[in-house]
Amino acid sequence: ILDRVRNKALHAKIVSAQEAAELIKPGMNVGTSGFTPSGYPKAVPLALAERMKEHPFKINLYTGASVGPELDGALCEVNGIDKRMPYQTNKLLRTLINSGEISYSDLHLSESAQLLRYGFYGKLDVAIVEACAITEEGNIIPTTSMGNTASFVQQADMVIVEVNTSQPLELEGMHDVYVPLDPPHRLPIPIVKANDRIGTPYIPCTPDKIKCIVPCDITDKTRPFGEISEADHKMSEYIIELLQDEVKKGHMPKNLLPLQSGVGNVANAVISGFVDSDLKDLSVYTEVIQDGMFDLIDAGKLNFASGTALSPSPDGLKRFYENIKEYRKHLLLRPQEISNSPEVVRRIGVIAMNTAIECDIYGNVNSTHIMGTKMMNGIGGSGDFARNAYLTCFFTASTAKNGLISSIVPMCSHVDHTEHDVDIIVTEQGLADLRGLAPRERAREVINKCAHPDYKPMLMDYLERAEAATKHAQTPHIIKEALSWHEKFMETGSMK
Ligand code: 0RQ
Repeated sequence: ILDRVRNKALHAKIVSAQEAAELIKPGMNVGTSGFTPSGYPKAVPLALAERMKEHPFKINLYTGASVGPELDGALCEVNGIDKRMPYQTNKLLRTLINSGEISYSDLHLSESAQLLRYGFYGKLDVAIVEACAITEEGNIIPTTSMGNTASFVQQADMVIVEVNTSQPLELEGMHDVYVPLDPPHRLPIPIVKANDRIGTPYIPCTPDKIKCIVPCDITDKTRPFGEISEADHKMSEYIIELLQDEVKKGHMPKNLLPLQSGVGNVANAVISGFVDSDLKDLSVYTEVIQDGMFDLIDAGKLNFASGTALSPSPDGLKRFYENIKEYRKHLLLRPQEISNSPEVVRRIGVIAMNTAIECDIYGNVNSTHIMGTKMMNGIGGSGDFARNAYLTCFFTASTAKNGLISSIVPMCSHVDHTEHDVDIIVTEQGLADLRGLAPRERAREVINKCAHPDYKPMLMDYLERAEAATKHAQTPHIIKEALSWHEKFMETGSMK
């Protein structure tokens, strides 16, 4: 790694992962790089987990978002996490959150760095950062994600850098690092289009702040996508049809507005769906850059994608590395505070497309909690985009668990995105356009367009009885019955 550590004096700080892990003490607040299984540190967390196995202790772990198995997975296996923020997707971590072992702060991803800077998560003791290289000045060149790393480096008492030689040096120049000042000194974020550069291509740091440097060659453990299902295809078709119609009506320019799409199969199916459409000159202002976006670049339809992380499948990552010289002309990674900035999202008029666990008839959306109590993943960036986008869309299959659960319910068992934020709901049954509608009109649109035929009559019956019971109140509900569908599922295993 000597050629990647360009400040020769820093060569003296190169140590083993075990030596670096010794610096981390019980109860410390540790901030790491990483966003989705991309660009997270690997060697030091594995060594830390080994230490915890022999002498059990816990740390508080703050990241950009979810991270790979060498970090969340390894630390959970030794029960080494006390507090965790701001997002996760790890199975064991989820179990520990839902059994009360881990205190989990589920945060809007754009807000997590500033909440730390404001002091609500204590003083950051250590930042552990995966880097492609360190410059002569001590600045850090990140790898496949930006996340919260720049703020962690700024705030931490000491910085441990993992220089990962599996990450290509061509990543240098693909980042745009800008950390806003905090109120009352904050200035407008000067982004007016996806490809605007406003910061530095490195994370500002100094040689003395770098406590030690650890060589690592463990690769990002990105995850494969599932097969694109018939339902995913249908949802993709409905949304593309809507967008084409928006262009015809003059609501959007021919090349649309900047696209944002969440993680997972539906999101990837939707983006891939654009490849076969006649839409072109597209731009993306999003959080995660997935395989579908490489397809769009290859098809010559995507001019530019701004995000905070690459989150491709293993095949997608290989494809990115092999064609990095071409792809890097079209891609930029920013801190999540900027990629998800409400200010920028509102200004440039993003089309936000995220996935729901359940939606209610009035348009409220639950993205995080199963049956209102158990954490699935977290709100992630969905709220940053949903509240502020030009057009806010949510996708969900109309049923879950082989039809035993209706994803369209009288009342959401937990609300992440309110009726005031949601414009469009899409299931494989159809697309409900809630713009301009009042609650009782929205309910009919959602039931008629999105509910599964098995549940449609039950939902309509509920709505009509709720209207009668409340004498047509603004948002009719029979309070005693509103969550009875969930109660019934928990008691009988079916909402039917
Ligand atoms: O459970 O895994 O036990 O089978 O929920 O559901 O249908 O596989 O959908 O993987 O796309 O995840 C909202 C969780 C959807 C995700 C959510 C059960 C279902 C299954 C997963 P099993 P699917 P997906 C940018 C934006 C929030 C963060 C976000 C998410 C499991 O998209 O975390 O949007 N979003 N970030 O069986 C009970 C229901 C259910 C249900 C599904 N109605 N009731 N269980 N399930 N519907 C990304 C970032 O921020 C990084």
